[in-house]
Amino acid sequence: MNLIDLGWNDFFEAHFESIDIKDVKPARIAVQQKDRYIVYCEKGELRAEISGKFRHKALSKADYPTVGDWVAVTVKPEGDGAVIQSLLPRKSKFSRKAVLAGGPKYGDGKTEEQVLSANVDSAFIVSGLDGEYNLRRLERYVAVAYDSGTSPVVLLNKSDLCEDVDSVISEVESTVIGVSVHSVSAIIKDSLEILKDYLGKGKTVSFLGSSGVGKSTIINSLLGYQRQRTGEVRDYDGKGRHTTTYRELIVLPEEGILIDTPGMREIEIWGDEEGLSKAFDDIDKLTAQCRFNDCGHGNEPGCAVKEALDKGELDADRYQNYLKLQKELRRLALRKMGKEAHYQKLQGRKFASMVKEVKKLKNFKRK
Ligand SMILES: Nc1nc2c(ncn2[C@@H]2O[C@H](COP(=O)(O)OP(=O)(O)OP(=O)(O)O)[C@@H](O)[C@H]2O)c(=O)[nH]1
Ligand SMILES: [Mg+2]
Ligand SMILES: [Zn+2]
Repeated sequence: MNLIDLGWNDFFEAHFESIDIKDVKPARIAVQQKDRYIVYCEKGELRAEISGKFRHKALSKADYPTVGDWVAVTVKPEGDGAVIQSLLPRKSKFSRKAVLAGGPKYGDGKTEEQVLSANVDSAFIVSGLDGEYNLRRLERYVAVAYDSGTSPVVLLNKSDLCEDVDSVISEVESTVIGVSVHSVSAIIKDSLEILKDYLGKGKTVSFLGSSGVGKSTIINSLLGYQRQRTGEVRDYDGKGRHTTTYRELIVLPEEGILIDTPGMREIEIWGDEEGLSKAFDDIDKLTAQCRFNDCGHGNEPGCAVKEALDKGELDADRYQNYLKLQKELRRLALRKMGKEAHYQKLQGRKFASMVKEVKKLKNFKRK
């Protein structure tokens, strides 16, 4: 395998050069299942595991490699496996809020960042045109994609099952303002030609969207053979019936790299308000026009947001969704701070008990 075809570039090269470990080679994570990995490198496909030193240094879940990451590995002498020694910096990362089992170590927050994929250039947000598309969910995905540093592209799949594609496209386009929207059908190969615009040499695209929308079917169609398992759609519940069960990086024979992912109905946002501003640029601009800098868009005079809502220029559901996402992000920010405070408290407690011990000792001496 050629590293350039796998997405290797100057950015990674520069960081790789500075690694001070003997005989390391660059490799890209294709599959991660708990602590077992499959990596692609110049030698081809190898099974890999994390080195003890790596594990020792890792502070949180997010420090471990995930699909799409570039790592430095040493190849075992037998040549059939590799050991991951170091993780190269990420150009982009797609994270979600993961809720952990809890326990004192995690404080009261119980939330942690889970990096789902890394170094992705574009995110294909797939929805089904067979009645399965939800504008609010699309807005959420777009915000998450912006936050992760990738460009979102909306794919409305199963156009063969839809009578009025154009009206759906215009509705979606007026919702995810500024994002490209394409209607495709996984079973009509020509309709997928447009996707090649995003799949240049070394470019990585990740597929996102609910179970059953046809992510794996599109991937098979692009590959030209049935590599990924696809499944009948029974319902769109998204619970317990994912056909694809793990994330996987796939290299196209021509150009480009794809990441297939299991369906996700809801994605819990992880990030800051920057992605939100980008996804809701229209609301951001309105806010800037409000008379007061700290306008709460309630009953303040000269509120541009309220005026746009009253005139119907800003969709009320869109605005509500924006507020909902903003609230989630603010709650998340508080949790992140809370976790920080928890660690400090733990350290503080340690210090207090040390002082106590010293005092005890002094008293003991005096006696
Ligand atoms: N008619 C039609 N059926 C499609 C199209 N794309 C996918 N399907 C069907 O939709 C079903 C689900 O497709 P999958 O590719 O398994 O869906 P997925 O998004 O990968 O689902 P998960 O892996 O569970 O996340 C399969 O039965 C496909 O044959 C399409 O463009 N048109
Ligand atoms: Mg699938
Ligand atoms: Zn206002």
